[in-house]
Amino acid sequence: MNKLEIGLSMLYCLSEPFKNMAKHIVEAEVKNIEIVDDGFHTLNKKRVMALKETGASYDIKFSVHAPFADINIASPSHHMLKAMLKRLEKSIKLSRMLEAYMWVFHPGLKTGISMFYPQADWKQNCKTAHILYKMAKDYDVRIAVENVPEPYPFLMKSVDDFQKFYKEIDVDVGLVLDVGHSNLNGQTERFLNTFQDRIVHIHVHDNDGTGDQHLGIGYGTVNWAKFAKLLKENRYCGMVVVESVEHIKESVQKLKGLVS
Ligand SMILES: [Mn+2]
Repeated sequence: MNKLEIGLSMLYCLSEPFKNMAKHIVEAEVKNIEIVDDGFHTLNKKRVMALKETGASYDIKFSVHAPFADINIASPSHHMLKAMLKRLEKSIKLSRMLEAYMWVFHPGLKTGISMFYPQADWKQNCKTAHILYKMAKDYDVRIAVENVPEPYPFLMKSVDDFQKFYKEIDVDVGLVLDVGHSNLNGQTERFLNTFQDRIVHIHVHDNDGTGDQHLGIGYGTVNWAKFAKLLKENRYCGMVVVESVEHIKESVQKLKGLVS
């Protein structure tokens, strides 16, 4: 992608059936749609074919958010990891079929036994990220890992976590900057300035600084003017996807105003 483009995540209608979601895609005032491959919107071959047809008719491009419910890429259980990797591979494969330009995934989490095995979850997190990278390369899908919110026991939330990650991993796993999430630890500016070359995809939504509320743009404490200024200064080229769950149309319009 050689310019900034605006997209919309279908997260806001995840409680609606897949068919409804497919209708919302057409009504959206953007040409880039992020599909959440989870819950009611879980992808399969038939659904991908239907989406592709809509995409071709309305000139819409897709990105895919990997399944994240009950997924932990840092799991200490080999049985569970095997099952999760199978699920994630299916998602990557279907993303390929959909010709999605990006597959977004979450980093791993600590578990109830992490304290007995210091560093093991971090090692597994990096190892699985590497496996996912290789998997995606085979399917010719680009992947990127997202900064996730406090106070959950995720392994990658801060700039320091991502610096450590990129020191250990030597393959091209991009960074998805989630601005709502970085608002919770006050690191939006640091993320944008530290990872100018790594950030390939951006999620935007708002919150009041106390929790991951996914509010409409301008309904929380995110400094949007500053965010837009930093994007311009850094000459960001890539997608900025609205991931609010309310005030959808208004948020898309506000974002268009901010970055145009
Ligand atoms: Mn996000």
